[in-house]
Amino acid sequence: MAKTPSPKMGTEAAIDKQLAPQPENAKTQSLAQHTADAAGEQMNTNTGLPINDDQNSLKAGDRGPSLLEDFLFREKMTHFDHERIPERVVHARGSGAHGVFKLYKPLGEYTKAAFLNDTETETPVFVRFSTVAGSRGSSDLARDVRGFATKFYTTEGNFDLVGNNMPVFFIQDAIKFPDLIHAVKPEPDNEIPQAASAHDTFWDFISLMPESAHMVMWAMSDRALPRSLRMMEGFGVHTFRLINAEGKSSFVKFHWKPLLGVHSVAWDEAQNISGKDPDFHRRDLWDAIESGNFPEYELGLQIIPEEDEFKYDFDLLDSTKLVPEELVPVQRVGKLTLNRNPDNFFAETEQVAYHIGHVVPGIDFTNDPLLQGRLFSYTDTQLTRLGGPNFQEIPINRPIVPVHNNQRDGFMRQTINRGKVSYNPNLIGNNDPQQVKESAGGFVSYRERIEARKERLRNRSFFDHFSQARLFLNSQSDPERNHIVDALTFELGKVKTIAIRERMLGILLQIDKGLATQVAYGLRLHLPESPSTNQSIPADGDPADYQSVQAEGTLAKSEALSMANTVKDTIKSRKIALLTADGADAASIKVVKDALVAEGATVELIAPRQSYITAADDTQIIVDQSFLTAASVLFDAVYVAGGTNAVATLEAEANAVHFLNEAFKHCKPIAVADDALQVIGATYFSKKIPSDFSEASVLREGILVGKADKNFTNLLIKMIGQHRFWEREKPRLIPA
Ligand code: HDD
Repeated sequence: MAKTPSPKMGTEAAIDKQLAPQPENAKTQSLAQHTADAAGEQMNTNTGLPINDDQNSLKAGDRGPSLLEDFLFREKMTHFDHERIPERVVHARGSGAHGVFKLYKPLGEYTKAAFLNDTETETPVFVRFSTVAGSRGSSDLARDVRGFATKFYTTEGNFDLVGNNMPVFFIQDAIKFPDLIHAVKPEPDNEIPQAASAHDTFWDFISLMPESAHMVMWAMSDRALPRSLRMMEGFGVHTFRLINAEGKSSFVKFHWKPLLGVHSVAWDEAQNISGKDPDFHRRDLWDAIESGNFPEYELGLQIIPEEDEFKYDFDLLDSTKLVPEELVPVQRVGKLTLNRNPDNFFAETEQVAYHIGHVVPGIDFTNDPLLQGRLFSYTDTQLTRLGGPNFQEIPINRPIVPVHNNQRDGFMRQTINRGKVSYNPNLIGNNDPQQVKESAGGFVSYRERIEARKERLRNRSFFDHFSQARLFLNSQSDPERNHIVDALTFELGKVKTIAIRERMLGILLQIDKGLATQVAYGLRLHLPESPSTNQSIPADGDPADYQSVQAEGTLAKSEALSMANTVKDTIKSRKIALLTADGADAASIKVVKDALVAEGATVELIAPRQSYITAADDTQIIVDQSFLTAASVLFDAVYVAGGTNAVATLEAEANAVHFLNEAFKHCKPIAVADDALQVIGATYFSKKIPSDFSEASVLREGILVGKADKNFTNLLIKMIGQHRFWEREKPRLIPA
């Protein structure tokens, strides 16, 4: 009898992790000074007193009451009682990772920022990804915008790029941000629903604010359901400025382009994942980094000469607009690699504090009214969240350069500042710390000339609310567009107030009549006679001055806006389920698994029972999960292995059949050993198996049946690279 193989588990795996070399850089070294490791150490109190008994509190007799004297108990319990801090008011749910940024080519022509001119040094970074609406413990797979915040620890101080995975935003002026967030968060009377925009208050607000139309198209698209945090784009959203050494300014839009492409999951799948594994994105990020599949994104810049400020049919200061890549191409200037998981979630991911106002010389702001308001909010919010003004001293937030200024004291001050002087100018301390000349790297705000009246107004250039929403919609592939229709019908279907549904139809009508008609059909409502108007109007404002301007827009379509045009030539880090059972054909399992693993994918064997299967040749093969713990929604593709007895077992195993039905429903690649076809016979899609397995057919249908040889695995790899076969959704007859 063959010996049962023993996978590395528990302590053994943990020890391997400790011994794995950690990438070193200036930030990891600075964090190391604050990192504690209890391995081999004795237990003591916060004051250093060795602890003898951590099991029993001090009592009057072995059955008597506990004593107030028990300072050991009190210290432990007091600390525990105060372990929680307020979650972020938005973006509460997040996952972080360390990494490095390496520049491809110096950008001195545009910016003097040191880290954008030095191609030798790797700049340490800490990235935090997030959802927006849900609480800290909510599911990763909510339909939502994703935050993509990057802290660059540069030699000139921290630069924070606090972006999202969508290039535009719901509102144009930061004064509306509290309203937007109050509307999308759970409703205040019953705190329902969690991490969802599908409720009355959100759509009430949106239906009255046509400026949100463009962002709503993005939020209702598959971009709001990323397959992985490693497979989504990032955007700085606002137009920023780059300033070169001569003081010349250019406008810039920041982008992150994932090297694995931009991919999403299906909405039904997202809802399923939320139950099966609410930590799906967090786990995926963690596992990818642990296994050396380091997430990579290229930094992209759209640079716009200052003279072109008024060249476009939208305002560069309007955050509800993007700059189409056809008009200004994205230059890829460097690469971000996430290569280390945090040691401690709270100390790093939870305590990291980003701020759009953390800039370095060479990067500056524009007058985008959303950006300007954000400049206030980020430091302000940390004061409550992190408990006072010294949050910059928390290890994850410290720059890699020493900090010297005259700020002093406050709750939890860590630094012990020497000397009498904490003011400037001073004689006693030689005026130290000294201010820095601009020529030596001192930050000087861009000298923008402003001649204006002080008033609460919005320029007319901000009132074309629909042309880019239409551009986005028209740039989608058919399946992507269908998903937007479905998402709107779902979300508005959850809205109870019919007047809000109707108002939203009156907004959609102004984006695209076809879209409005399709959504109205699903809701069984008539299209409204007149379009919904803007209701975001000051008390003394004339409503006529606030209505949307109807414009065509210069572009009919933008390729970059559709995920159908994304990278589809890699299966690196994709998860493939290999369904099998006792009596399997070991040789074909090996051929398929080896071929996929060689391409950087992960293959998990799933069988009726845990631990291992005994193959037809009596060898034992490790099983990663049973059908009880595994679910199709957690995988990218599925292969059904052959072997007479195994196939008979799978055919009769309801969970295996359900697994396949779901994979089909979510348009995933399905491959089957030629002798395992009877398992497909038990699925509801058995009649949809194509008769021809030519490359063209396989890459159209996403179904492959055959002998596990080189040709088979090559085709399988191409199929998985395609990600999904969305065309399969058309018949809409899919159960599971
Ligand atoms: Fe914000 C957090 C991104 C508009 C106010 N925001 C926050 C985070 C991201 C963004 C990624 C999470 C940072 C982290 O992981 O810790 N926010 C954006 C983008 C916006 C935007 C891309 C539009 C372009 N935000 C925005 C406005 C305001 C805020 C208009 C207020 C005026 N955002 C905040 C905040 C948060 C925040 C309340 C909550 C937690 C935090 O700052 O640190 O200050």
